[in-house]
Amino acid sequence: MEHRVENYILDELKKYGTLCFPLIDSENSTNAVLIGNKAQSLGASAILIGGSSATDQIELAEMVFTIKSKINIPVILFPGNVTGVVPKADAILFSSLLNSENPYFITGAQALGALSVKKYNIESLPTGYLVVGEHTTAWFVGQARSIPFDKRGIAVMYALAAQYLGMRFLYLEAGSGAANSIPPDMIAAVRKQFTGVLIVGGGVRTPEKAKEIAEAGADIIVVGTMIEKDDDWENKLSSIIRSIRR
Ligand code: 1GP
Repeated sequence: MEHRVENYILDELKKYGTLCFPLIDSENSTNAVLIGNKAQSLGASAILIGGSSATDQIELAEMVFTIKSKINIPVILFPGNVTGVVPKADAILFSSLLNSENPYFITGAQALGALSVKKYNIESLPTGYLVVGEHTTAWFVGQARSIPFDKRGIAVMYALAAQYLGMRFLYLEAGSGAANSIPPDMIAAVRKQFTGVLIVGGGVRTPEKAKEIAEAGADIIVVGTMIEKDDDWENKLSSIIRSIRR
């Protein structure tokens, strides 16, 4: 399969330096189409749909189907389990939670979901997924032996392992709604070694924080909770996108 979405992301990176992917949590979002439309007009490069607690596959499928007919930027699945694989999406972060204690989240769910990805003809973006810090849904559900915030060397080891395993994307995840986002020194250390597309998410709520993360070397910043919870999310998202662009 041609790498249509992957090449689009690489082109966007060349143009803008750092990109923002708003995350729509299919369990919590009441107005996905509105969010998708606004985010597109504010300069988001793609929309992620999913999350670690997304279990209602029918609801997710309807959401992807509807949003696809209303926006032009790619709709990318961000699954936490096999229930996160539905038709019509442009691509999927086909992720292995590398620091899970449970092999199900490293290769088990992936094997169970792979045939659906093939059947629905969804482009796979091979992604190493690393959970940093504790007490978030991603940490709990994914049974992660999480990387401590102050152990950047461990993040670097996993990042290199992901690269040597052929993963072209790496997602440093602090967890949705995390009190602390991934520390800039950890991002910078990983950036030095990992040559693929570096995604950072969890706890990013302000343009200042987003800028810091972009300057540390993130390619893509994922923003979820702020969009769902903040009444002023449109202005904030717009500032975030402006602050991370070159
Ligand atoms: C969660 O990294 C994403 O998987 C986004 O996190 O909801 O904290 O923005 P927030």
